[in-house]
Amino acid sequence: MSVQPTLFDEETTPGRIDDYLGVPGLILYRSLLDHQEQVATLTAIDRQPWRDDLKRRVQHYGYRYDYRARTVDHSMRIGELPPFAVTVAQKLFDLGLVTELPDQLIVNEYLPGQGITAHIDCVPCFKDRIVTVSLGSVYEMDFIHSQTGECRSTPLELGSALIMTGPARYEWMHQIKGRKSDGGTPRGRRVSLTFRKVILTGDEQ
Ligand SMILES: O=C(O)CCC(=O)C(=O)O
Repeated sequence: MSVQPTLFDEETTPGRIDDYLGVPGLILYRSLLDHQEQVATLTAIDRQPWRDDLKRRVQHYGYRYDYRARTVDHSMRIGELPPFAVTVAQKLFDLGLVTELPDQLIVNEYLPGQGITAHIDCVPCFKDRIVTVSLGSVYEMDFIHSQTGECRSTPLELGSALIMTGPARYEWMHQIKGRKSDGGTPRGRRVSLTFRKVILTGDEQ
C-alpha cells in the first residue's frame, strides 16, 4: 500500500524540519514570521504591560500560570489571547504545526545574561504541543535528555517556531543558559512567545 504524502510532510514543506537535532518530536519551522511580522509582533508586545516579579520580564495571556502549582483551573483564566498572539497562533494552526488553537501564551523577555533553567513544561497543566517563536536576538537553546543527560544545542532563529511534541515535549528538558554571548556573538534582547493548550483541572480529557 502506498502512503500518500500529506500537505505538511517534510518533503513538501520547505520551512519544516522534523526530528530536528535528532530529537524525536522536535520540529523546527523556519521563517514562520517574516521581518515585518516580527517587528509588528514585537511592537504590539511592547505596548502591553510586563510582569517583573521573576528574574526576567514576562507577560501571561489566556490563563495565568503559577510556576509553583502544578495545575491550571478555571480561576486562572485571564481572557482571550490578544490579537498579535491570535495572528501567530492561527498561522501555526493553518500550517498544521498545532492540532488545536493554543489558549495560553507566555511572552518571555531575555536580556544579555538572562536565561531559563532546564525544564519540561508542566505535564498535568498543558497538552502535548508546546511551541516557541523567537524574536529580537538569536540565543542558543539546549535540549537535554532527562534520563541520559545527552545534550543537543541550537541557535533560535528569528521568526522561527520550535514545536515540542512527544519525546521532545515529555522526555527532553529545554534550557537557555544565562550568558552574555553564544560562541563569541554577543546577545541582544530576545523576546519569545510560548504557546500552549491548557488541561483544565476537573475537566474530562
Ligand atoms: O523562551 C523560550 O523560547 C522558551 C520559554 C520556555 O521554555 C517557557 O516559558 O517555559
